[in-house]
Formats: sequence, C-alpha cells, structure tokens
Amino acid sequence: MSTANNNLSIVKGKNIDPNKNSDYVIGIIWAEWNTEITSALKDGAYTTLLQNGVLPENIIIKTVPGAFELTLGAQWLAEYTEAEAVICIGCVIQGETKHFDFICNAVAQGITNLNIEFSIPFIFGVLTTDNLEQAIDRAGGKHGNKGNEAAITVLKMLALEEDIMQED
Ligand code: DLZ
Repeated sequence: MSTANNNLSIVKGKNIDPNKNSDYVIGIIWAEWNTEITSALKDGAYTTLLQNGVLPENIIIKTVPGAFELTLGAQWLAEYTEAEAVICIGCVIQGETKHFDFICNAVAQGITNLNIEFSIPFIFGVLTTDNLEQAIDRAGGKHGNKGNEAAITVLKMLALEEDIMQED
C-alpha cells in the first residue's frame, strides 16, 4: 500500500536496466474523468518511461472518456498496435451514488482479465479514493505519483518476462 513513508516512486529504477528498455513499445491509456489528476498521472508515467530508456516514439498514448472505458481502450491498444504492455490510468472518486463501486470493480476485473487473456502486462494505474485531496496526494503530492509507479511496474514486468523466457 502506498503511504506517506512508503511508495513505489522512491524505489524508482530498482532492478531496471535502462539500456534494455529502448526496444519496448508501451501503451498508455488514460481516462479523461478527473483530468487534472489523470493528466498528472499520465505525465508521471510518460516521464518515468523516458527516464528509464524507453524511446518517445515507442510510447503510444490514447485517451478514453472514463475509467469504465479503460478496459476496452487497453484491449484495442494490445490488439491494433505494437504495444507489448499497457499502462491503464484513471481516477475514480467516491461520490454519493454506487457508481464508485461499480466502476472500480468493473475496471479492476476488466484489467485483470486482460492480463490473463493476452499474457502481457496491463498495469492498474487507477486511483480509487474517498475524495479529491487523497487523489491529489497520489498524483504528484505527498504520496508520490502513482503514474511513476505504474511505469516502474510495467518495466519490471517486462524484465521479469524476459528473465523467465531466457531460462527456458
Ligand atoms: C459516471 C462516472 C462517475 C460518476 N465517476 C467517475 C469517476 O470518478 N472517474 C471516472 O474515471 N469515471 C467516472 N464516471 C464515468 C464512467 O467511467 C464512464 O465513462 C461512464 O459511466 C460511461 O460508460
């Protein structure tokens, strides 16, 4: 869990060799809802990929209207582009209706299913918070930037895949 003293942003680069990342093609799909948050997450993911050797021309960035649409958008990136992994970015903020639960469950399950179906990494970079302040804290605030973490996670998963495949 990401806390004030412990978030993945501070282990940036651990176990990652930037020299090996220049060939990866990575998709970023991000939701327009709560744009001020998701845009910061997307920028964090993009910058972290670049800092770790991924080439800008190998990063495919697309938007969907809301978090609910992330699953299909991510699937299309996997199906119709060269993306070998997809970072899914969204922000769902608890409201007064049950929308929150439905959207969070749907996108979490949808992204889980994509990982299994395509056998490539689809990273869950979706904030699910009680309020806007918690989201700001995790989009470049005191709890770091969840977009950075998502980028580190995708690179670690791609490195893991190569590592396991080399053992065959
Ligand atoms: C409808 C809705 C609501 C209430 N809240 C959010 C939210 O906090 N974050 C988000 O990304 N999307 C929200 N949406 C939109 C849904 O994700 C979806 O775009 C619509 O229900 C249309 O399918």
